[in-house]
Amino acid sequence: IANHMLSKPLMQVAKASSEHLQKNNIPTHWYKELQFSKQVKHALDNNLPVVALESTIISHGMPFPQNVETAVLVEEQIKKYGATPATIAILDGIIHIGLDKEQLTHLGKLGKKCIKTSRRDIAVVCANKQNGATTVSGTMILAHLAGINVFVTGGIGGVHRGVTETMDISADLTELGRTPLCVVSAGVKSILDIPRTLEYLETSGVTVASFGTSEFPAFFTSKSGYKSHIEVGTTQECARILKSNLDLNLKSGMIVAVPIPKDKEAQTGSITHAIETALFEMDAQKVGGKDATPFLLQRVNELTGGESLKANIALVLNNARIGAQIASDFCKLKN
Ligand code: PSU
Ligand code: MN
Repeated sequence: IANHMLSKPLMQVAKASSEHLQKNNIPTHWYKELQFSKQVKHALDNNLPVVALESTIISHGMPFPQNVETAVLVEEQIKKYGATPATIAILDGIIHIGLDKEQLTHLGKLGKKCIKTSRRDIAVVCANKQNGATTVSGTMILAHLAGINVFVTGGIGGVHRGVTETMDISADLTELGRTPLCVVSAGVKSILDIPRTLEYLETSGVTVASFGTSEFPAFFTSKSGYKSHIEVGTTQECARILKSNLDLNLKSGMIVAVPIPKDKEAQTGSITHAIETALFEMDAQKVGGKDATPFLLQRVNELTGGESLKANIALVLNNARIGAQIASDFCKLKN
């Protein structure tokens, strides 16, 4: 399929109800840059729960075809738990809030040919009419502009090991400090420096809440050995905190860190070994910058013979279940 077939003409840009714009503090001139899917537009206009989803996890985070299969399953899971999924990506320079299956497949097939799009890339990708898969930071910005408050992903970026040499700190962390979204994730991978990531989040003013535990989870495994600053027990509690955050106009984000279900955890030994090897190879091959995370994810998957990918898919689906419920509970508070 030709690229231009996939993004609908700008004329079809959904006209938002002025009530929705007002309620969510969205300037009209921003809103008209966004191309909404029919389902997402309907949900937002009627104050129904919507969950934003990122697209780098599809293009750079998982191999084809599991990436597309997972993206579809995650959307189904969100619907099952009562919310409308809105996968966010830039196609031919047009910002899409909500993709259909054809667009998800296109993105999955493009894979690393898409531009991994964080805050610094958004304007470039739009201006040059390129295809951009948005990271957690990129998705947070666009979801916020669209008036979406809850965002589900697998894992967020963090402070990289070796940061004192490289200064490699994910733009996800700075974005969490400046954009008021509730981001549901399974914590931070142990390819990263977890204690420094938690310190950075504290400095940035990000609320970090672990769901049903005091431990901050380590993505593939439920425990990192470090604690979140608060523990939340229910999705209603998450929704109440999100509402307070927005009512007070704090402008900073929050993380709900959901541990991977016990029976889906990857074996700690094999994961640790794969991570060490991948980090060593990354160093030897001088991989850095925006290529670091995709390189590590791919190598860890290869080295564990797909075990890490299986865990990855399971935890995203679990996060989708929790995120959809938070979005529903939040809507009840808002209405
Ligand atoms: N972690 C994953 N899968 C991913 C990513 C992180 O398990 O796909 C992606 C997310 O899009 C995240 C980005 O926002 O990597 C972080 O990249 P960096 O470390 O370059 O900031
Ligand atoms: Mn980086």
